[in-house]
Amino acid sequence: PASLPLVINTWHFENATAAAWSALQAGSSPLDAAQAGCTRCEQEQCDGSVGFGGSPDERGETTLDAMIMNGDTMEVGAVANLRRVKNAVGVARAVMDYTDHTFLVGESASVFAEDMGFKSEDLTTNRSRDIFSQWLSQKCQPNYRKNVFPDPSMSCGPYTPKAKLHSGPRRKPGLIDLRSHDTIGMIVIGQNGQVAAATSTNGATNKVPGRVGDSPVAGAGAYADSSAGGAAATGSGDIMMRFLPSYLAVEMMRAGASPSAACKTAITRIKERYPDFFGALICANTTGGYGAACNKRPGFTEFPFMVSNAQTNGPVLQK
Ligand code: SD4
Repeated sequence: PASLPLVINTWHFENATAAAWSALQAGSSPLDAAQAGCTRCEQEQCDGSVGFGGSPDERGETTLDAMIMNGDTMEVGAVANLRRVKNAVGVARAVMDYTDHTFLVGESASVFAEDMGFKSEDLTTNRSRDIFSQWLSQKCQPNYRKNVFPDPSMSCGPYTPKAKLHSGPRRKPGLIDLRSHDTIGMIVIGQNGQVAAATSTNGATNKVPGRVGDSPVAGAGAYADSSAGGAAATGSGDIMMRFLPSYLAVEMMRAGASPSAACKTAITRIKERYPDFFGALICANTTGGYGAACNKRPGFTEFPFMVSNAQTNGPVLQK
């Protein structure tokens, strides 16, 4: 049942929910609470898919994508392909608070972060080194590129390889085995219906360097508008970002849809074109109603997410 305030986030990232909830209890704004929740996941390396030491790209480097949005002012701060800095959502917040810009990327985003006083450190860990060397040892060409895959029947890394353009039917692109790749997306609704949203992820394993997913893109990875609601996504960002599902869901809620129906409409819109995509969306409205929808994930029939509101007074797992 709806009640305010509300924290809702993707997956079973309970400590992130708890961090955002206790920030709210201590009087933080929804925006600060959303940042606190995502920061917690970055520190804990939630599922290996948030923060440092996960999803090495095809050169072995971990880079981070994050965004934060204030639904009162419609301000957004975002970073993508962030190198060397662990607190990606903190850097996104610094973009919002200390620049007139919305989105900084790559090496320049890292230099900005370092100038702002964020610690510069190696994001590589033994785990990311292992993932990378395992992938290298399969002796495949980078399978994210059109035309260069040497043998369409060869499968390496967690991606379905793309067939060579001229050697038979093209396979469905971008299907990522996301069994262990789980972005945090969080929506926080304040006591008076103020909406904030944030995301943080290390993206997709073995990605082509420079690849940016949906998570840092406003309207794709998350969206917040205090006159309608908030939404946040997880899943195959390469596909999902083509549909701006978070924006669509918020607009559905503005038009009167329930959060569950809004989530479902946005997921269905993608499914109509990519029946096998993996992805999920969480939605919340300004009165504290919430819901979620997902498309299939091998081995999973439901999409877990966390909720904390005035009634639960702490994190509760929902499916
Ligand atoms: C991305 N959407 O970079 C992210 C990955 C993810 O669950 O959410 N995995 O495409």
